[in-house]
Amino acid sequence: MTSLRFVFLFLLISFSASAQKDYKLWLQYNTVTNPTVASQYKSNLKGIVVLGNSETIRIAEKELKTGFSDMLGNIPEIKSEVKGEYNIIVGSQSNLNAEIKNELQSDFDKINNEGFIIKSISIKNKKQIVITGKNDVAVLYGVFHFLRILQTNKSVKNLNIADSPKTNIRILNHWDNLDRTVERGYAGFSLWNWQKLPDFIDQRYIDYARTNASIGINGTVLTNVNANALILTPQYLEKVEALANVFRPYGIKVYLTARFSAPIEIGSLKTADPKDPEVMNWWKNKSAEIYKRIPDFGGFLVKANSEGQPGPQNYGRNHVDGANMLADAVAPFGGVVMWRAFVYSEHDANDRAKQAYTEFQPYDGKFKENVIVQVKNGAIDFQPREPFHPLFGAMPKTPLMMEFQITQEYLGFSTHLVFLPKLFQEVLESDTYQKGKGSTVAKVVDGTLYQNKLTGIAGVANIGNDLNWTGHPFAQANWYGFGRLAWNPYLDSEVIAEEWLRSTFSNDENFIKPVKDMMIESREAVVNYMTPLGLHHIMDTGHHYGPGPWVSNLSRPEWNPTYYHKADKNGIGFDRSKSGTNAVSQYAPEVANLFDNLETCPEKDLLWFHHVSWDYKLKNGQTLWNGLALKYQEGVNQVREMQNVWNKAEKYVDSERFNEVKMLLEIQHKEAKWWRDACLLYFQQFSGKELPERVEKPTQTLEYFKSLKFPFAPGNG
Ligand code: GCW
Repeated sequence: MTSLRFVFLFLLISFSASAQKDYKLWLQYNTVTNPTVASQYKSNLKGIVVLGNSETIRIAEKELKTGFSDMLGNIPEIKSEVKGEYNIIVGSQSNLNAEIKNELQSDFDKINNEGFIIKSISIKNKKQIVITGKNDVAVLYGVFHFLRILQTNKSVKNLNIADSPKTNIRILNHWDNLDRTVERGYAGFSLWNWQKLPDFIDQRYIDYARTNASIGINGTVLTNVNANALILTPQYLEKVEALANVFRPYGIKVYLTARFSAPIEIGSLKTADPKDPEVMNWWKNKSAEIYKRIPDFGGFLVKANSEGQPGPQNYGRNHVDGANMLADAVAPFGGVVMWRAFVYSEHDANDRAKQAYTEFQPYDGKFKENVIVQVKNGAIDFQPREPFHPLFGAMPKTPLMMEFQITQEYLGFSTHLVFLPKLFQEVLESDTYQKGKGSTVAKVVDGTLYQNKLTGIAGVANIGNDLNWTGHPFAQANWYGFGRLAWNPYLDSEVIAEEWLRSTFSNDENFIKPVKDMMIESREAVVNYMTPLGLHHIMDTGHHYGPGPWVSNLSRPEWNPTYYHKADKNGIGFDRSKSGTNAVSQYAPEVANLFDNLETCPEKDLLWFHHVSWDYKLKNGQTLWNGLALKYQEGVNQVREMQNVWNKAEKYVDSERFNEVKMLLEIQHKEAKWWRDACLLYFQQFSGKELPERVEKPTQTLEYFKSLKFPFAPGNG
């Protein structure tokens, strides 16, 4: 009996130890096992001096202690003042002594308010490391960066870092509903337990804030853009206030989605017309009420007149009227309005890809100073690959923020391993040519192209209450990578992958190299087995799970996959060239010509811009049909290769996470084959051609694939 109990206890402890690894994300703080590295750390890090006493500084101190004790096995001596050498001095500029302040003056000149300095200095011939910034949150960012140096086993000698975020608003968008379901969420239910708030503070809120701070995220929109006005009632605002209080010391501001019709729904007004004085007043009072509770409230995110959401157009007004009215309401308190440009209409027979530009571009320069227009990375909707949105660079007098989707609505939910920073980087590096060569999307987003003061990057969160936060252990890397790119949109995705792997799993080079390559390749793999050569929006309908290129019966034409691929006997693809819908004309001439011309259009975007025949010759000499089929096969092969790589990683990874990823890769492989077979069988009806030899034969019929139904697929509101 006793021994049984012992075994049980042992199992329980070992279970929770490895489950904790999943939960701890990239803040594992694994013991430094390399003896050379460990001894360098120990000889350079002997004391800690923490200056200041805000809650934020206490958090920074605790983080350092946890990091040191977990990674090095002991906490350096805590000192109340700088004595001896090899101390880490942690505190904001105003708390440093005059000598150190002087020493760092030129570094302080280089950083902005949220930037930090990590520097090895010598004072009175004594070596010290200083972690500082202009305020305590910046110091906290510096502490996390310093711990990342340890986590990735880099040297702590001669440190000389001055780093600032390149964007102001680095924000997660939670599409979380008040009933805790998450629209397009694949990692369980919403973290926000509205029922128990404000009195019950779940430890997860604190861990969420800490994790975001570790990558410099400084804002969170708690609620779905398909908004519910109830969040703006006192009953809920009290709960929001409780969350804001938890997040504040971590430098995270809370934002809410504003349902445009709220004045009617919760304010008993007859209208929500943005030009109606009563409506304007209602929003002013509502804002004042929110700021009374939450003085650093960030502002509103709005989806208006899009996919059935109410908006100014319901009253014959336009997006500018709506955005500016809300902007006036929050302006006295320093708030911002993030107004989404994701609009398209069933009454508009125009190419859907053109509609947001057509509607928003003419508004350039018309928005109030505290409005920022939030634009999705591509003109349709978060597909595995889209050319960059033509609005980027086309509104020089309007701040535009990027909206990426971290949750994998169209990229295999939380069962497919896809490293999204590769996709994000591709978009950010794209050259808009709007101010000549080198006018990249990143420069629009960080404000350097047009000297915008207000800048930002939003990511639709992939976080839920699953034990591992994101459903797939590797989806954690997408949250991490989003944060890193929001801080610095010029970072290389390989660098991000490597940082994440080292912090999350292991510093063993034999592990890092192949697994990093696998992550980098994973983005192209999903493009290949879902939508190669520029195909898009051919997933099944509603829930968006799995292939559905045959779907053609939805009420709105532009919801049907057949609208997008236009496969027929003559060929396949959407003609957006000058002889087609002329969507290319929304880009700068250099880009427009590149996409317009079949010779120069990148093959990865071919069927996005052109309808070509099944016999069209690809650059590698293959016909389009054969090339397409081979791409689908290549995607499946790539997943198989990912499985091989992962199987070899077993000895570097704890068994729980190893097995989770292994099982998930098996699902991904199965689903990659499903995509390949279903799409090729369907398109074959039009091409009338045999599959090339190297493509595996489908094991099911097209009818079978069409018959699959998933009424309870997750995330479908
Ligand atoms: O991608 C589509 C999603 C909707 C989402 C919408 C949007 C929140 O399928 O679920 O609604 O985009 O971005 O507003």
